[in-house]
Amino acid sequence: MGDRLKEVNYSEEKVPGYILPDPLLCNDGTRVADVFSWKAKRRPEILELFREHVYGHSFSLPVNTEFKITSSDKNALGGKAVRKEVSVYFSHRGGKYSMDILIYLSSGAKKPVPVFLGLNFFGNHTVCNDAGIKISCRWMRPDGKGIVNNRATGETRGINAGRWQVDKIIDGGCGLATIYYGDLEPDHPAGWRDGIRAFFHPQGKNAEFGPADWGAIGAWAWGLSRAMDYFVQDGDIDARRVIVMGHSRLGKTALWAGAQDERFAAAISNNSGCGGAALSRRRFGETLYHINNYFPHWFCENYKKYNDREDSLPVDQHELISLIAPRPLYAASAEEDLWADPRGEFLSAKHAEPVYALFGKPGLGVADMPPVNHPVGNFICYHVRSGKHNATSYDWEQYINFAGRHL
Ligand code: GTR
Repeated sequence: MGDRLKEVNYSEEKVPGYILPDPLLCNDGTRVADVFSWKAKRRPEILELFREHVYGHSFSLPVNTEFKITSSDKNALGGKAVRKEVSVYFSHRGGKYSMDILIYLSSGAKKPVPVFLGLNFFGNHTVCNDAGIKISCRWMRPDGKGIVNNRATGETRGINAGRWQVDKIIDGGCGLATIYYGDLEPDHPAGWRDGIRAFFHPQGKNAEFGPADWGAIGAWAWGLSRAMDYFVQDGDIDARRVIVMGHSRLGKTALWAGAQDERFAAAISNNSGCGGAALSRRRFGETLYHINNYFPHWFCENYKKYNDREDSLPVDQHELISLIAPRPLYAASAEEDLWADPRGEFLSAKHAEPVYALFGKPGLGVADMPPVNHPVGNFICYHVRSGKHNATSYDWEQYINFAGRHL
């Protein structure tokens, strides 16, 4: 696992000088000057670099998918929402695998409804205190309250409601769709054996992954795209207005899903930090060394080659954000979340501006990081909230406004 105590830099003075890769400079040295060459040449190049060096290549063959609505309530949340649970079954080589999507749609909204889509950390039943939601019976990380023997108990119902703000989302005329990330892969180094990476691998649980094969983040992001496959055929949901959103490791995942799958209309990264919105070359807070040692299963093997060698990584995270262009993007930080490097998250959004400019889309509208609780930008948006690493009602208020402006 490496040296867990390796020194962490929290001082701006100790951030080394660095040169960021230029998102508009092609591998052959030519410069992107218009939308056409961005789309046809440079965007695919950057995507490939992230696949090869950071998140790995995801399973890309067409999958046989079936959808089954397992519950539906037209009178959820005191009558203002419709709740549905949908099981998505993947079949492959005679086997079946499933993930469950929980969906709330505002009943007052004009149909079809725009939705926020995000993965959750401890089961769908934790996002809202609603007795109608099935309690997840999958493996859970032991660090959550009410988890016994790596399984959720009834005590965990609604436990993360503060992180999801379903009422506010519904009152804002939107919907929320969420999936437990452990449906796709349990989050521990051997978790892949019980997840989709083994399911789709020709050697199953005996798989050996190549240096550029997908890691857990790739698997989680893949699940978000499969939810999109469902939205496309549900007449209540507007699949052209789906915002992919995630907090922390799931914020990294939301960005990677939004980068790969252009059906997502917008992306939100909440406190996503290292391997998410934060620039790796700043080496502030969590670094590649830390993340690859603490979480060896999240990224592809090749990513480990860049531990303590950030300057030789052929991409940096502003280029991940640039892959969202020209779609609206919101990156948010928390003041006390120095591990995730708030300034590095701001700078990533800032350095993605030239790509948005190609499309005539405005940037953040500020040269430097705004003060706390002072959201900036209209198309590329950013705020640093006071407080700790979390997704709060303040964050959601900004995301709901953002959705209202763009969708
Ligand atoms: C931390 C990890 C971060 C972040 C966070 C989370 O321990 O170092 O990269 O993703 O977990 O997901 O809560």
